[in-house]
Amino acid sequence: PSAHEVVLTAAEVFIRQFAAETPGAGDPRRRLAEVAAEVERFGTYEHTPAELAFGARVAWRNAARCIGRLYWNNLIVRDLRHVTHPDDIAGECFEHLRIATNGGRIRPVISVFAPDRPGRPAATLLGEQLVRYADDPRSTRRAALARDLGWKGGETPFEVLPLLVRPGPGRTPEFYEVPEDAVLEVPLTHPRHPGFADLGLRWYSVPAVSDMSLEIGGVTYPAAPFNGWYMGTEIGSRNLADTNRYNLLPAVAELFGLDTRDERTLWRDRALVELNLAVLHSYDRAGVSMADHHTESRRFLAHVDREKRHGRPVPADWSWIVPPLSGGATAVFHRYYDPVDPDQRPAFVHRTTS
Ligand code: HEM
Ligand code: NRG
Repeated sequence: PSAHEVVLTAAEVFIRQFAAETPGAGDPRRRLAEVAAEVERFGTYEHTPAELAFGARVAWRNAARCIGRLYWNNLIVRDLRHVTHPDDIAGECFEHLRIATNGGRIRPVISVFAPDRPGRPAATLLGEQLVRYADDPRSTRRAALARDLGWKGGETPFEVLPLLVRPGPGRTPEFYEVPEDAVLEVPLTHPRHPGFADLGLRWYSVPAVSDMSLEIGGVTYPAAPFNGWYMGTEIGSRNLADTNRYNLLPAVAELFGLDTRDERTLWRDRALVELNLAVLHSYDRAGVSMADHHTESRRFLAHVDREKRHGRPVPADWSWIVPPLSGGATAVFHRYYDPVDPDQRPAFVHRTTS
């Protein structure tokens, strides 16, 4: 099939789904004819604002690795398709962070920038998230690139990397320092151990994923950063604990006087619990939204039940849904889920160019 045919087929499936799930949308025939004419002429078509919002929300609903999908229909969708200049994209990403942060009461938000068009690929954001730290081993490449571009920084722990915007394939990225008022950070303390604060740890409030494209009905939006709130284990069991990340279990074990010579003291497990307690405690104290893995697990099963009542399957990837702490003590562990179809759309898909 030709490129036009591929787009048109995907568009038809999406327009029909939109009509079927939107009360009062009526018969999609007129819209389908309009879209077909547009695709014939331009090789692509423009979503209506309602189609865009629906597509983004359903992409979240379809995210098989996401445990947080109960609120998929409440996603705030910022329609920024007219924004194409790197300076403006950066400015709107910072505004995204402010809107999402909301003084600590985190709101799920997506900002959708201009889509790819035939022969005219759009600008992209380089790096995994809008906010990342320069000394996080996951960000080595972005930190090196930022320095190559002239960024001076990354000397001290937990420095926020500049945002990198690439105007198009093969173009030199621009870098933008993230304004302080756009990032709310939480210093980590422990509910009982006063010495914990001296580890000097902190993390940011809003996980805003920026390395996935949003694909809706044959249209690709490569710059579409989205966020919800954190689940504590993402930070306490992975970011700060993984040996290829901040690798802090030995330091935490030492602080708590655990015997690290013998695996069977379960010092790693005890250190993980103390670290996760500190994360939840600190976000609570700072008034920043954060889910714990037991509550988020129950919410996810409520989501599965509700979707079933609507006659919709909930594709889910067990190995990503089950939290990386006390798996078997959470509600999501004890069952399997509907199979994942990698071709399902709308969807968030990992960009290969980044
Ligand atoms: C993955 C939780 C909101 C889309 C995940 C993961 C968690 C999570 C724990 C696994 C991450 C990992 O292991 O690295 C939550 C919570 C939310 C939320 C608590 C609170 C509202 C959202 C929103 C979207 C979204 C708003 C999109 C609009 C995704 C996607 C993935 C994911 C696409 C897979 C990422 C990948 O493949 O790397 N989520 N999420 N989530 N979430 Fe959510
Ligand atoms: N594990 C990553 C974030 C991945 C997405 N998690 C969310 N997404 N909670 C980390 O930085 O730890 N979200 O949109 O809320």
